[in-house]
Amino acid sequence: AASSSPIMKRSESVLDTMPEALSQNRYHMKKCFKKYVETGIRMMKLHHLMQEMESVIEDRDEKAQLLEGLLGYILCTTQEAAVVPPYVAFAIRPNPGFWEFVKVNSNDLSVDGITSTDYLKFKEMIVDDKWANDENALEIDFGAMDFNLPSMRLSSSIGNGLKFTSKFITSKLYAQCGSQLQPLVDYLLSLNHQGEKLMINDKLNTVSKLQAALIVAHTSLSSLPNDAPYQSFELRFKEWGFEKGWGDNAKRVQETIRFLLEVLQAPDPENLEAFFSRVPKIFNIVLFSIHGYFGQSNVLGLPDTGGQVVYVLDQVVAMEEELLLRIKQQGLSFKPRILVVTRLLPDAKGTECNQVLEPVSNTKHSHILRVPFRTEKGDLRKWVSRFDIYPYLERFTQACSDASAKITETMEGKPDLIIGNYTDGNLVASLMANKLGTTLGTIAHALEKTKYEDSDMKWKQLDPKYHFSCQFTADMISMNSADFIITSTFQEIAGSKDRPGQYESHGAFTLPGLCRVVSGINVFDPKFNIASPGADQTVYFPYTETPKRFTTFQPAIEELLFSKVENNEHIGYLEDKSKPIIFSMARLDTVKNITGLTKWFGENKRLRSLVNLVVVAGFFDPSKSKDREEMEEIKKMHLLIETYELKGQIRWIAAQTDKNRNSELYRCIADTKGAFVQPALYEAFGLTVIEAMNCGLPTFATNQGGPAEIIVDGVSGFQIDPNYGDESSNKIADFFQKCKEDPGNWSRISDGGLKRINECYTWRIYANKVLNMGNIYTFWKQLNKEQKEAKQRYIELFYNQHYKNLVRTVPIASDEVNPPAPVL
Ligand code: UDP
Ligand code: LCN
Repeated sequence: AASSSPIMKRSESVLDTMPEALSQNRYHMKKCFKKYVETGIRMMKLHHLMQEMESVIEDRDEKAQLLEGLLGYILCTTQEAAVVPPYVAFAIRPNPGFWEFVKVNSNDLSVDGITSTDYLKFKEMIVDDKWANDENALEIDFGAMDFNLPSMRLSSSIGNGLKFTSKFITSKLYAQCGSQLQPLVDYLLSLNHQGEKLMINDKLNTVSKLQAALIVAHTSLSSLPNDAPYQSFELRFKEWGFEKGWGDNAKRVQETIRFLLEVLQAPDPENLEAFFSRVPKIFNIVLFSIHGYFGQSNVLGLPDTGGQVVYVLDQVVAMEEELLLRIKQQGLSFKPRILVVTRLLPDAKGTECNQVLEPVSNTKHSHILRVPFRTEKGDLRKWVSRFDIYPYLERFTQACSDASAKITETMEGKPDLIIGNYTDGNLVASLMANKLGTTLGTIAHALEKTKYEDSDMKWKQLDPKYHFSCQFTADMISMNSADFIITSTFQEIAGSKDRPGQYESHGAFTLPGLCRVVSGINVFDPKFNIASPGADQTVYFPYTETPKRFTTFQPAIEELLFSKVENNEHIGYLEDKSKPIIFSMARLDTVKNITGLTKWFGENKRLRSLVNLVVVAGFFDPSKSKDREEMEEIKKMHLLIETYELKGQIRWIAAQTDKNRNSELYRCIADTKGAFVQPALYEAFGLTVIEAMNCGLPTFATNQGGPAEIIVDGVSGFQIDPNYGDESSNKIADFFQKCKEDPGNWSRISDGGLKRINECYTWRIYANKVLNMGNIYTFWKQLNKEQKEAKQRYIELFYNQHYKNLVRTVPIASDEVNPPAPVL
């Protein structure tokens, strides 16, 4: 397929080129468009469009010529087409974040450009003609509030919002030097922690006074040794109007002063960022991660409980470490406080999710605070799926506010930064941040909207099961409330060449009969930032670090992998222990495609002759699963093992919950000179990928989603396409074949993976980035106060008048054994 077009210049729009392209192939195109309107498929995806086109052109050469030409290119960049005879309306996406909409009249092939709103109306006509034509149908336009806000223009800037925001702040400060810098001085004057003033006091309340004092202070420091502690010149500094927070020694203080002097003289983004990375603004952080079983042990594998919990806990450890370092370097002695707020689950199923307060392991000052879901009947005891969680969230926020006395007490102060995780956590975080006026960062490890085809158009059909109307609305509320959005990869925001990003899909969409979102979120908004997670390197370290290895687990792992018994922890066995092992570990969801990998293995004789397969996933008895998808996958696994006669070459191990043991398992697989395979149909980020790479295990990971950015194909691992099983299994087989001939091949990829991790995917890099975001966006929020408040008003209206009505349609759970039918 023509992926990048030499024929169409960047500057040319589809509207300019499509009429010509159609008229060049008029005969075939008339036939083709006739078919498009006759198929009866009203929402056509790319493969439908291609299929029909191929069927009308019989001559192979003609077909190839057409597909390689301009028309082929236009089609390849088409995401979907809505058929409303005689029109076919196309949504075309030439590049990540860039969309164009045209309608083609199938009778005469005339082409007209249409707006995204008109395109949405076409889609609506397919399911709800009356609503589509209602002039008063509700349109949601968050973009309308952003008219004088900066927006980026380049695809390459997407996800790099901090840089852009620093530039924009600089230009604002520079606009009329002098008077425009006063907000910066005011901001510094406002800094304090637990009643103690920081950086400057009222003596330095104007730009000129501050500048003059900084110059004197800077000169005075030149005569001191670099390591002279702040205390040794504190008194002199205080007389000049300075407070603590500039640094812990003369060198650091001098550097910080220098950054600020540069900014005051002529603001530039580099010095601004450097200065703000040192401003003592953030000490207390509250994180919300509400659903699932949020705990520190025995929770993985429980419903809705996967990578998000791992991510949040590791994030806390990393942020506390970074805060401790920063506070020390600022010359301060405050304690940082981080609180993860989650749901208290009285029915804790053997976990610690019924404890109110729990210290976070490997931290000194961080805790998990659990607040129960309250209903009319008191505290809800049982677990609630993330899809059904909406009715409890407002009360939960209220209870958190009541508990906020508790939060404030635990933290010894108000939070300086609030971070939400996933739809539920983000919504509560945005309500809370709004109430307290705190800076808000949001994270959505995986937004649900793109996971289900046409989830917006089909919302009415899906709502009883998934409550997407609530979810998408809640997501928009928090995205728009957020001061910054943390994503793990570029693709999460704006996708890849072929697939729109998770956030991008919220740009414009429609829930026919409910609302037409003409502008939900803009991927060019500078609030978007990429900060990829890491893996806990005290646990996931290379197999070569022998003295550190968790040898105590090795006998159990030996049993787990190689014993011939089948029990409720493992089934299948490995006949030839000398072969390398290909290994995978994931929840047994359809999207994780563990069954796909098993099938590829079953079908590929060459691969089977080279390696054994070990998978850790789910459990073995479908009747014990609560989840329909999981049940199907379990049955499928059994069937595949039987069909391909895999016993002797496969070991299927039930879900594992001990991360220390898991890390040793990755390393033991590395000892066999094996590999990790992540075959998901789509993966938002993929923590297992970086866990394996951290252990030095060569990794093959899906090219659908985040892993495509983590792995540089052939250098730090390999990318595989889950849609082409043969190709993928052969790629794995080729690797092992090559390793047989040249053992250096294995180590090259293992080393490449480790190098990649240490350069880009560590928690230190993450924590540093996120705290810098906290600092810069807090200042930006201040500078941009009026605009922000106006938008917040719109959001409040949307929340109260729209979202709350949707929540009323979600049944409330009951702890009674046979609950009465819900009243809708
Ligand atoms: N995991 C585990 N036991 C299992 C399956 C997964 O401990 O049986 C862990 C895995 O090590 C990783 C997390 O759960 O830390 C899964 O995160 P990932 O991002 O791969 O997927 P998610 O489950 O979040 O979709
Ligand atoms: C959720 C997912 O689906 C994974 O892809 C991520 O790795 C995980 O959260 C942690 O961010």
